[in-house]
Amino acid sequence: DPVGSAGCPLAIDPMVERLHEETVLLREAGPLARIELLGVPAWTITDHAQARRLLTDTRLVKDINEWTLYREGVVGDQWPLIGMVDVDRSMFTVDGAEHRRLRTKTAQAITPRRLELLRPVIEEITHRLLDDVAEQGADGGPVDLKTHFALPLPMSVVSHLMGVDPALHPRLHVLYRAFFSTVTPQAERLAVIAELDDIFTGMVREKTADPSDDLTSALILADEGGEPLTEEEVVGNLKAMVAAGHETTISLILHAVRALSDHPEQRDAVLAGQVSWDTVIEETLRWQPPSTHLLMRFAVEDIEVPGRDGEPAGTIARGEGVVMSYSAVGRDRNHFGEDADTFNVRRPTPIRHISFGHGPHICPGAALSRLEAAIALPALYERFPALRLAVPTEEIRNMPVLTQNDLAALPVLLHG
Ligand code: HEM
Ligand code: PLO
Repeated sequence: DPVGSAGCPLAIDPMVERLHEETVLLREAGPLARIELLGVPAWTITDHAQARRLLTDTRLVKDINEWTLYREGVVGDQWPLIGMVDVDRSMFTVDGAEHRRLRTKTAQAITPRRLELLRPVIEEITHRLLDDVAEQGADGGPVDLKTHFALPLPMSVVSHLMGVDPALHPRLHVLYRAFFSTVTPQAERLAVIAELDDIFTGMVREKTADPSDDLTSALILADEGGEPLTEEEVVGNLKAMVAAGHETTISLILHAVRALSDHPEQRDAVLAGQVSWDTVIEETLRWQPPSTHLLMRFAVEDIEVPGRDGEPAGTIARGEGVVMSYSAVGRDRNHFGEDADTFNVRRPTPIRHISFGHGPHICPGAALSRLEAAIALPALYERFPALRLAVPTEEIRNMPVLTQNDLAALPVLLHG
């Protein structure tokens, strides 16, 4: 029995071979389960209700110095996931009043209203990429929708927003692929992290000398009540925005196409206008959350977590690390009903998922990624109504990325 309740932790598979078989084991282990992340012990939260509660609990913080295993040097530069937790100071790593100081300017720049200005930009990028997709598939052969559509779209959009030079995209894709993969040799990963740091620090210095009208420049110039952001804070926010702004939206777009391809009756209902694209997007986010395991929060006090029967499920001790397993939370039967494991755009209850998180750290890019998907998906099917997978769905694999729901490729045939 690999599962957590008897004190034997469930080792999360770094190769991500059977993501949702693992999800079932995690859910069976209870709302609070012991896991192992490449040799490092942690807790995970697998219930919707407990995740919501703990995401607003001030006894859980983002400051890595509160993690006993880190302070004692057990976790360090040799851990493959170190780049997910030991990162620059930014909105991703602080809490409370400082968190508001680091986050407000960014959040205000990407509210649904402000995003209307980006809509024509997203449409233009979408149509340009679809021309390329058409060209790639002109011979009737398979086209990888990841390489030619789902990957470049969000990278171009977040780059436009932040002012990242498009000439950097090819290199950034190589670097992020190595950054997220669990199989990257650690020396190479540390070199990748250093190169990303050089790229974004260089960019912030150039914009400090010569500001323009992008969000990075706005962060450099922000006053924040007399306390402007430091260079490290601007670089930290920029890195968070670029990484989060593309890696997650790729997977939303790809999983939506795959889910519709695997459920042709639902796809037909969507294409006939009986079910909205917004519903497809929300059901995809619930069923295949782009962020599967969100690292990490740390307990500054002992926290008792109730079980499903009302009895305590266990206690997170002060100094221990906590992961939010959104992949499990999205399939909570108590919250989504008995068919939580099924993709169903006609489910009777509203899809109130928390795949963007909840509480103060809730994703500031939620409206942007929803807008990107709401433009990209209908445009894709309008152009290629007969689109279908070019390989049996069982052959579609996840990348070895422990924290993300990252498909390796999505080969499709454009004309059926
Ligand atoms: C945080 C999901 C797109 C920027 C988060 C979190 C989740 C999430 C789960 C953390 C919640 C937690 O603390 O437990 C997603 C998903 C996306 C997406 C599923 C797409 C489908 C984006 C985009 C951007 C973005 C497009 C930027 C343009 C960020 C940032 C944070 C964040 C900066 C850190 C916020 C903080 O800690 O205060 N996102 N995200 N995300 N996301 Fe997203
Ligand atoms: C990526 C490396 C950066 O240097 C720091 C950083 C900040 C935000 C993180 C991002 C990293 C990884 C992807 C994350 C993002 C916030 C949301 C996104 C976790 C660690 C998700 C949900 O996948």
